Amino acid sequence: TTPAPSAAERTFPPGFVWGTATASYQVEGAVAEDGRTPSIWDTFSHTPGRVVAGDTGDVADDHYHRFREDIALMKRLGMASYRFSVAWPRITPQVSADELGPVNPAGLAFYSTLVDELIAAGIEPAVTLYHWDLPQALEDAGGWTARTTAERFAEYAEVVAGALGDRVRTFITLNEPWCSAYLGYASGVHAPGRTEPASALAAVHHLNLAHGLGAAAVRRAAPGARVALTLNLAWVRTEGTSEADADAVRRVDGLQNRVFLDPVLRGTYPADVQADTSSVTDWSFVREGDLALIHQPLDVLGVNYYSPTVVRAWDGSAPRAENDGHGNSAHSPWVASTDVEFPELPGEKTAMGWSIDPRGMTELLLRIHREHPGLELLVTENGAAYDDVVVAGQVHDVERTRYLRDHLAAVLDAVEAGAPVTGYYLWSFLDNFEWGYGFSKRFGVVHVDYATQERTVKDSALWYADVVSRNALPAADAD
Ligand code: GBH
Repeated sequence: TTPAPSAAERTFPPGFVWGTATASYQVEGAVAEDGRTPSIWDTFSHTPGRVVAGDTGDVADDHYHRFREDIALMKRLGMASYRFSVAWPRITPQVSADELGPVNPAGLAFYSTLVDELIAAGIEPAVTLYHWDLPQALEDAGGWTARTTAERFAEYAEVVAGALGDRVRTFITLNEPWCSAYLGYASGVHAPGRTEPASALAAVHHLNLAHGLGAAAVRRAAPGARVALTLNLAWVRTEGTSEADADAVRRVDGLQNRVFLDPVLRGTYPADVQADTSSVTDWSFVREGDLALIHQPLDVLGVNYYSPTVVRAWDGSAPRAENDGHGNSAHSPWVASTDVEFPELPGEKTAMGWSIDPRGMTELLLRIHREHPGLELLVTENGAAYDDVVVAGQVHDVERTRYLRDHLAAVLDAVEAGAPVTGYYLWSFLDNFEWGYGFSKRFGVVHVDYATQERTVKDSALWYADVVSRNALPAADAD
């Protein structure tokens, strides 16, 4: 039964899609089962010194074996949708630079069953095709610096969309190519751990190309499906007042937002970004015709938002403030931007050390809407890590609930100001393998005891379930 609406609650648009999100390498485990071959994250996590405490995704949440009970839990919480990703090395384990290789039926069967179980539970699946677990064989052939990786990705996308497209409405080609390119190839805090600025920009282009070729492949294989791309975008701002501070905003905005948005939505690369990075690369990896391939119709833009991006000009007089939230790499993800720094902000932070700024989410959604009117927006990730503890079978994660409440209010602010946001996926359903931080950071609304695989519903999940059931922020939270 639906609770009676109270006068003061703030309602979301009818049909607003509520869900949670995960990614294959972060939750599945079973890395050597049913024909799966290694991904770059298997290699990276098994390399000493790369991941906190030497954690790996070998077992993770054992979701590969426990997906039925996980879906039952989602159903109990009233979730309408679940965003998961498909592990490429399960689908075409023998892929090489030159050919996709045979499709692994056992790999496809896992996701097909997952989709069936979700639908049987009344939960709509939303599929991410690439959430960072590149087959290691492709990295050995150059990874995202190689054009062939984009070509093979499109073939893989066609296989998955062909197999699941009769039951899946939304295919997201890539998750956060910013992270794949800059954290994987420039700062090196993510797999494959390379620190080559020129390679990072080649990766940016080949990821954009992978999206474009993949989008076309999904349309061919699943004509009725919606094609989406998920980006981690930022409303970049400065507290400085100098021209140099304004220029720092422009540069970071270029590398973070426009170098992905412009080719996909306008069919161009930002000239200022190309000029800013000319000391690093001549961009000759962009071939005649590539921009037309990248500029495919997009049905939905997925937006992941966690924390504010505040910059200022760096004049070299004091040590540069990095604060990129991703470890202490000596190499910056911000290629060719040695005159930019990221000042530490006052105020509360999450366990990641990330500042909290719900207004940044409102401004970001409104800006995308202003610059790309008519484009449907979906929040594909938002959430926070805290040091949760289970006490007598409960987790009182009050800070996470507050974070979620404030960010959902921020989404509503954007909706009420006209941004066409049609859904929200909380990151994450379960505590999971948090990349370079391993299991030391917990983002779930469901706690996982990694020794026993026991799941414990956190208070934030119960609060979220209530929001979902009302399609509204409750009166007490709506201020
Ligand atoms: C996402 O990445 C991923 O898609 C997901 O797999 C992951 O588990 C989740 O988020 C949580 O990390 O220095 O304060 O400005 C998020 C990537 C988050 C990249 C915030 C840059 C800057 C933080 N990013 N970040 S700050």
